[in-house]
Formats: sequence, C-alpha cells, structure tokens
Amino acid sequence: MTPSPKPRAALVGTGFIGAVHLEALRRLAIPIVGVVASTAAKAAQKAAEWEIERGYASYEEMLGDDRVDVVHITSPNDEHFAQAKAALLAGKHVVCEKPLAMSSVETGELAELAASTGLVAAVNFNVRFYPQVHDMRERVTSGSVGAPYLVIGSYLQDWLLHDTDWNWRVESERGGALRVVGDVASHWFDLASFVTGQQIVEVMADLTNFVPVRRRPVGEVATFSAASGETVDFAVTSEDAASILLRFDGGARGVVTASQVSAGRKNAISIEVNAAESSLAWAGERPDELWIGHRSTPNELSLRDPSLLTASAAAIAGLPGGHAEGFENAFKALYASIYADVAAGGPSADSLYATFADGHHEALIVEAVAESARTGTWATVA
Ligand code: SOE
Repeated sequence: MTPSPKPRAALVGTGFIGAVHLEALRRLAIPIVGVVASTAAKAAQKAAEWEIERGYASYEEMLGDDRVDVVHITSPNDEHFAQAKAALLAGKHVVCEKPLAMSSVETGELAELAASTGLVAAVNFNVRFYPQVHDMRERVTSGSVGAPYLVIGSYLQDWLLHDTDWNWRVESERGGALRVVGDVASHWFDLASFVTGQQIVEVMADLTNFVPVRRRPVGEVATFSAASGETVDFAVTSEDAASILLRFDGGARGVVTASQVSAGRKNAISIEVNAAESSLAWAGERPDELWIGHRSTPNELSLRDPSLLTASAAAIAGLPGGHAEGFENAFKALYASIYADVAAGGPSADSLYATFADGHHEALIVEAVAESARTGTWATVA
C-alpha cells in the first residue's frame, strides 16, 4: 500500500463507544472527515453536535469519499461483517469494534480478505493498551516471572441486572447468540492470550440466564443508559453469566467468570497470572496498579510510572507517574499504534493491537464456549 501522509478517519456509529473512538482520535489530532449513523438525519445532527465536517446520508456515501483512509466501525454487532468487508473492498483501513462479526464463517472471510489486501485491519480490543497490561505481558513473555501456571479472572458488570434494563445486545439477532461471552468475556480471552502469549485451545463452559424475560422499551436505549416509557415482554435467549474453564496451548490452565448482572460491579475486568516464580494481578478499575506476588519476599504494588515500567509499557504511557490514566487513554494508545501502521501503509510484523486474525480466533473461542455449554463437555477451539 502507498503510505498515507496524514490518515483521515470516518466514524460509523454514534453510541457510547463511538463517542469514545471520536475523543481518542481527536486527542491524537487525527482528522475525522465524516460520520455515519443509523439514519441520515441522525448523522447530520451528530456531525453538527461534534463539529465533524460531514454527516453521510449512508454507509455507501462514506465509502465513496476518497478522503477517508480509515473506517471506525462502532455500529451494532450484526452490521460489522458487511461494513468491514465493504470497507476493505473499497481500499480503506478498518478499526472494527468487537465482536468482529456474528460467526466464525464471517470472521474467517474477513481475516482472509484483510490479509489479501495488505490493509490495516484491527479489532478494538482496547484492554491490551493499558500500560500495566503491556507491562504484565512483557514480564510474562520475557520469562521473568517463570512459566505461567494459572490464569484466573473475571469480567463483571451490573448494567443489565434488572428486568427493566435493556440494550440491543439482548436481542440475539443484533448482539449475537452469546451476549456476555461475546460482549465482555471476549475482552478477557483476548487479554489472557495477550499477557501470556498463549492461545486458548479448549474450553468447558457453564452459561446461565437469571433474567429470562425482560421488559423491552418500545424505543431505542443507548448502552449503559436507563430505559423508560412503554415496554413489551421479551423472552431472552442469551446468557446473563458464564463460568468457563480454559486450557492454553503453552500448558497454562485458566478460569474466568463473566456477568452483566453482578450488582455493584460496573465494568470490572480483572486478571491474575500465577507463574512458576511469581504472580501478577491487574484490574481495569484500578488500571495504574500492578500487583506482584512473591513466595519468599514481600509482595509489591507497582504504580504506573513510565520511568519504572518495562520498555513496551513505558512506550504507550501517556502521562508521568501519579497522573491517573484510564479507559480513554487505552483507546488513545491503541489508535496511536494502529495509525502508525496506517501511516506506514500497512500492518507491521511487531504491532501489538488485535488484528482481524485475532478477531477470528475470538469467534472460534466463543463458538467453542457455546458448544461446550450445549454438550456439557470440554470443547476444542477449532
Ligand atoms: C458493554 O458491555 C460494553 O460497552 C462492552 O461492549 C465494551 O466492549 C466494554 O468495554 C464496556 O462494556
């Protein structure tokens, strides 16, 4: 690909996470030339509100705009496949929200297409891009904590606890057959593989639905927002919680619990690696802290400080120690890495963001989880 001097972006989707993409791009001074929404009127309204040059009447109109180099897809999950495919075929680089698509057939096709185009094709697994997560990865993969034995953790939320809580993710046709696994456990799977350098190869899953009937509002409800007004009963087929045992290709064993009905847990992702020499633990709601556990000396709590982090972590730290970094900084660091490749014309061999190949592997894990839950036995990730 020809290197692009100053890559420009278009944003697809204007919900909770679309606004996070927008803000991170703005902080990196990446020009956003237009926005696509669920309707032309909404695109025009958001373009005016966010001071973006164009509100496109349609996705196709955006693809026809030669100024767009990178398409950020933050639409509901069932739109990702067609939009990502069309963007790649139009010669655009793509940053797609997770899950990459609704099935491994679709993600497999996208991964192949992305590889054949040589374009940058990234999946928005933002959790990789906290400095302490990079630090954890470097400590594990360099061997400094010894071979990973156990990978333990959870991803707990409470925003879908009540039967009056609603979001498009609850509808399987739009969100996917597995909700909690696809929406949040997938972040944890990606994180576990990222920090250990090992792939998940077998799973044993128990999926549960505690709120089988929800009161679906007649109108649309934004992610993490309260529903109100008239409702109709809706029979939910996706899980509210999942407990999953894991086997990794390098010999590590794992266990994760994921839930969207855990009162008090807002967006609580946590991971612990127990390795042969020491342990490491990190939690997304205290992102600047890395706990280091020892057997024969006192445990440590490492606070994020670029001068004390491992090299790869220091490279993505945006602020000096003591100046808290959080969710939005991870997006900024992720896009800095992606846009460096875009500016260079294509993916580099050593980039650390998740690619469409990683997004395809995630889909295979999610499908293995579904199979295991159905059969009550271990399932192999295809
Ligand atoms: C909702 O569960 C959600 O917005 C996820 O879709 C995101 O991936 C996660 O970052 C926060 O929670």
